[in-house]
Amino acid sequence: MEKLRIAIQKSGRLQEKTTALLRECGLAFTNGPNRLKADARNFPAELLYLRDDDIPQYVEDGVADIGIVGENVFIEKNKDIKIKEKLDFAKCRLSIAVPKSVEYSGTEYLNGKKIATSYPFIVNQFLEKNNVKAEIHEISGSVEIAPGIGLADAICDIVSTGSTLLGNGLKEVETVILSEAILVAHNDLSTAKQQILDKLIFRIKAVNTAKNNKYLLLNSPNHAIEAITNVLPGMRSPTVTPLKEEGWSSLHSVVNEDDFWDKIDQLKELGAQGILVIPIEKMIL
Ligand code: PRT
Ligand code: ZN
Repeated sequence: MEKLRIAIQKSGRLQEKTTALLRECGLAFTNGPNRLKADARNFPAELLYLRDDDIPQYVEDGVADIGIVGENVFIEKNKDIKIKEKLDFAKCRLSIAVPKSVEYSGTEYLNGKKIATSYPFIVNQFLEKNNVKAEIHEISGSVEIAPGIGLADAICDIVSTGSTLLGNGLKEVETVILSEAILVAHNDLSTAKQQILDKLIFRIKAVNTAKNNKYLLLNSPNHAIEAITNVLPGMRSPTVTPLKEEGWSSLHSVVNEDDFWDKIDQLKELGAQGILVIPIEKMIL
């Protein structure tokens, strides 16, 4: 029986959410990340624990069939592999930052400057696109201290809350790319492996769709059902069941996280009572 080999980060910012996602997809692994490999007990897959920087290469070579990695690393490594699914975690951006005191006028400011980064390929693409000639200084860590010690005039690094930049007297001036964790795959999977991957992606979609939706129960006076139903599109239309109390019904539906609070306000105005909101574990559309 063929197994899908999944490359994931051994330790670091992606590790916990990656293993949590696979677990929510029903994959149970026999040993922790202190070993190189782990077997899924109930799914034809095995995990390879790697440094995130190595994942694109392993997937291109086919040593791993798929991998979970930051989009920033995927773009930087520029390997011949495919994005199969965006995973909605480890969201961040790769940005250019300069010392706070700089009067930044636009990308032309960067002409002739020295930019420290761990992402030379992406920075180079950005500079070419903006017709800027600058010197790229590649360093592998602590990029944010480079301007302070006179190593560079600007940096290009990952930003999430912005507190690292702030703490180093820097300000963000350009967003180069947005990134999140993604699932990448080898270009030429066997039919058997492709089928396992399709199954896994189906489960990932069910888990992630569920995370973005809530199950909603409420009581409605019968005369308001029509108006409330219009606010609640649900997966098809809401389930309506009569309450024992004359003139009232219970409505069940699914609402998207994005416009959740707006919907609640509208429902209250229309006369809904006893509103319950319940997390959904899996959602298959
Ligand atoms: O050991 P290995 O090579 O596997 O890991 P790593 O040290 O290279 O990567 P790791 O674990 O730090 O990050 C893995 C991935 O997480 C990155 O490639 C990004 O896709 C994603 N990610 C999300 C982040 C951040 N958020 C993040 N905030 N990666 C790094 N940071 C760092 C950033 O480099 C900077 O130093 O956090 C600092 C900025 O954070 P704020 O919140 O202060 O802005
Ligand atoms: Zn790394």
